[in-house]
Amino acid sequence: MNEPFKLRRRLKRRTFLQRAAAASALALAGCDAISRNESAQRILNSVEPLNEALAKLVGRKALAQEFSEKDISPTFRSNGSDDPGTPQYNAWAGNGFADYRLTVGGLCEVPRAFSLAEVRALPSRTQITRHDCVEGWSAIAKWKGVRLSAILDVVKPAPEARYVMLYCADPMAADGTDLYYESIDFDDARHEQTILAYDLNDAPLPVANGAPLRLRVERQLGYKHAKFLTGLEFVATFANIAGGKGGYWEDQGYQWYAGI
Ligand SMILES: Nc1nc2c(c(=O)[nH]1)N[C@H]1C(S)=C(S)[C@@H](COP(=O)(O)O)O[C@H]1N2
Ligand SMILES: [Mo]
Repeated sequence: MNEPFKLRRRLKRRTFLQRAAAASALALAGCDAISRNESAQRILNSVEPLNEALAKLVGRKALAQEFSEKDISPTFRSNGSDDPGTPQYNAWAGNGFADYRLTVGGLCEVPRAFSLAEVRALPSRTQITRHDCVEGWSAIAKWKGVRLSAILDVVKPAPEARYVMLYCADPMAADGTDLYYESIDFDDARHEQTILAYDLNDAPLPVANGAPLRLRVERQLGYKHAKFLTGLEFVATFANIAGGKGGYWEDQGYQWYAGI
């Protein structure tokens, strides 16, 4: 079975699950006791997309499927930006990222910057997973990176923080503005498989795939996996950041919660 076909099958299954969730939401509408239940209420009020509500009902801790070495795709293509090309990024890359720093701040107790060596010294996870891009391709690869939860344990986000903003080095506009960015909530930030990857298929992450650090958030679609990370920020709301929808593609109309 080729990869695009697999993806189509997966998307079909998702549509089925969404219909099932819609049907059960309708069934719940008749039941007072359950409609007072908080997560049922969220679905009934349709304040969030169905797939996000469904993920909450099914449980956000479930793991994405993992594969074995023999399943790894011969190549992992690059999509979107393949090189930020800014003076700052060129300087970092030109020096093997020795001077690179990941800045972590916002609503937290211990804001700080991490060198790549410091990131590599924190608890890591290695996983072979499938990346699904909305443009209709998927690929299986092996990723190794720092557990995002390990970074959170160091910087200690404040209780009022609701999202982790992920800022990237690559400008999306020709004039060098509009840096790519993304955001995830703490369910995903603390998820077992959520890592900031520094290795792809046992080699340092290539520039085209987001060197030196890129997010892997395995329960979501490709555009959530922010590449060329420069900083993380803990916020209570992203309404006043860039277009206000929590990500570069979200600002163009994509769903904020891209669950698969
Ligand atoms: N900074 C940044 N991150 C990004 C993108 C991008 O253009 N810039 N593209 C996204 C999209 S749409 C996909 S499918 C994946 C592609 O990752 P890859 O280049 O390693 O294949 O990165 C995502 N993260
Ligand atoms: Mo994508």
